[in-house]
Amino acid sequence: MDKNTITVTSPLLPERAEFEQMLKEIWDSKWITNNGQFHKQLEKALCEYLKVPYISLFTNGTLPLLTALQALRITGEVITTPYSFVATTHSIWWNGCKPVFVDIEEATCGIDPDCIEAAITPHTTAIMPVHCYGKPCDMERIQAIADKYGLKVIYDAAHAFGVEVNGKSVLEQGDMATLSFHATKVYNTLEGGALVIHDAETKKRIDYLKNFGFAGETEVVAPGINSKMDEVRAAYGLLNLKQVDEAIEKRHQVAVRYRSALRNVKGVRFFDDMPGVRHNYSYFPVFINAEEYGMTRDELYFKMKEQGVLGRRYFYPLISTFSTYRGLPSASPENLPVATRVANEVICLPMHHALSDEDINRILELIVK
Ligand code: T4K
Repeated sequence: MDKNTITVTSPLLPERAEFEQMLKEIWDSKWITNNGQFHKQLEKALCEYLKVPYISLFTNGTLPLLTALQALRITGEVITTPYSFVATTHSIWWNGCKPVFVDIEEATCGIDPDCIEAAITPHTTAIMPVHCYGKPCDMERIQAIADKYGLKVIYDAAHAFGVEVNGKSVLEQGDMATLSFHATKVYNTLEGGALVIHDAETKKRIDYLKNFGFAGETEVVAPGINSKMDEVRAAYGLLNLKQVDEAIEKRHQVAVRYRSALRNVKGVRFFDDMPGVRHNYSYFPVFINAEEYGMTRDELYFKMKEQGVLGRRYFYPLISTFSTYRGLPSASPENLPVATRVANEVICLPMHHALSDEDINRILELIVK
């Protein structure tokens, strides 16, 4: 890739010398996976940082979704959003359940609580909302509906590392919440992920499930899988945790620059901070109204690309349009008018801790006319 290319994100990397020191410790100990010392340390450190009682580390952000559905014995239909990364819906499918898509709210790009009740049938057992771009869903209303109908709620919080509402982590909400620590996320462990759990018994069960179902040397209590995080990634994660606040603040400053330059550009919509919310600025989506802006989203996207500015159209196309899902009745565009429109308007601008003022100027010059 040309060195002048600006990518949508860039991974937060630990200091190499510090990482090499930890690698030496791993080599010396010869303990490289299966609940090693760094794995234990990272679970504890993340519980403190994220203000949650229990965390189980995983190899990526997809397996915690699969495992949460297994652990809660979800069957039948799961209500979810089509406006997400495809892993959200795939996890439902891989559990032999049927995804039921409902529309999103324009204000957050999260599932619209007004649409949930109409989608509930006798087969519905759970709701899987996504804190899209790290913007908190309407958790109070979602929980009220779940309580009324006796449904479980599993939050795909892949984008919501460190996000809080009125000082409380969004990860505390629902029955479980999942995180992704992929290279492209605010906080990464190379690949990695986690499941946030509210009680010690469930944490124990999740730890069995991610280790083939083993509950001791000779006893298998469930059809588990292997999704344990290894020591190398856990060590890397411990180092990245020390610098994640600084990275989030740098992202915040990028958002401030973008907002002030785009505020008066006709036809370009973006999100402002929500009151009482600690945001993580994981993405900076802009939504292009072609008529007002005088150019379509795709025209702008390709113009940026030609100039080496690689925004991304997250989340276009909608999951509901992919071959596996498009035959479902809930996948019809008529059922998903807001998601369909928003997916055709969005470009996520480059957003990461290492963007320079020059980079930001280059990006903005292409958008502000
Ligand atoms: N739920 C939600 C809501 C999610 O968004 C995701 C993942 C998941 C669940 C599942 O979590 P994981 O199992 O992935 O942990 C990326 C990521 O692969 C994916 O993790 C993420 N969501 C999704 C939204 O985006 P791509 O295909 O767009 O990534 P890629 O490889 O095109 O990278 C984008 C840019 O990032 C590159 O142009 C440059 C930069 N980059 C990327 C990598 C991998 C680097 O600079 N270094 C790197 O190592 O999917």
